[in-house]
Amino acid sequence: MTDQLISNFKLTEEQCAQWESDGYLIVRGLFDSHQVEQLKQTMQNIADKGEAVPGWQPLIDVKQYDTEVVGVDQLGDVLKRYPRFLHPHRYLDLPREMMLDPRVHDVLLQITGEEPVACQSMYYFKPCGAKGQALHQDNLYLQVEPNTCYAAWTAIDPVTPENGGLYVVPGSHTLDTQCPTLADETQSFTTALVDIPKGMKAIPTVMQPGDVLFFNGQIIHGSGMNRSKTLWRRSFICHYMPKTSKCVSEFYFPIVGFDGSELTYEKSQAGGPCGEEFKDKIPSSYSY
Ligand SMILES: O=C(O)CCC(=O)C(=O)O
Repeated sequence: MTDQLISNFKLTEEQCAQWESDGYLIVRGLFDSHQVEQLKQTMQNIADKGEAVPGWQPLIDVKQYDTEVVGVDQLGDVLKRYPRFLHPHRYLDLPREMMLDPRVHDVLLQITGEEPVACQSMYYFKPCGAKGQALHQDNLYLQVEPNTCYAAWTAIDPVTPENGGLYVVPGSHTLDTQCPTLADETQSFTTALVDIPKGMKAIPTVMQPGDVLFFNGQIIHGSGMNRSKTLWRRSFICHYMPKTSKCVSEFYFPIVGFDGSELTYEKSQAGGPCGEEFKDKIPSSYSY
């Protein structure tokens, strides 16, 4: 273990117990406001410029979108202007630093009992009016075996149900991966919808910038539309898996250790980007 991996970030017994019973845990203020603000500015500068960079590409003519008064009806939803940024840790220092933050390592180690390794990062802009992501389980996409994947979802803006905050279904981490049905395309930019099992319910998360929601890859979770007229809901999302797992979808290669090393795993048979998008709406030139 290198110095980088030692933060001595300790969870309380109550936090560990909540993880065990619910399958998720919010660690308040894990990232400080300076780091969060820096990430927000870095990503916003890229997106506002509107030019494709590795990992991010607008799905519409940005000049037209930004200069003409056009609405959702003319150019489609705002996520075409501000789609999610995939794998920013591969191209930018700060997302990589945050993905491999020793405190994140220590939380994952304590809650999973396993040495974690990083699979991916994503940055969601979720501007006002943006669609959400229907209820789903992440391991449908990552296909980590044995065991499952784990997410660390960092709030960049204040998060409420109104601006499209995440909902989680406590206790659903005990379920196998469920067979999804088709989501409502008017509400969700991704296709899969997992029904809430009988006796369980989805509860909203309320978070402040820098708070990190950790959740098990079997947890049913998702978000609604951003209905706020003024507040974006940006988030930085990373996925991890136990170092001892054998395979994962190749979309996530290379897997990265917390010491920065690139690790080799077998390919799972299926899987892909976390949340398959309604593809017929994505131009064929678009590549992740
Ligand atoms: O942030 C969201 O709205 C959804 C993110 C999510 O569900 C995921 O990363 O798996």
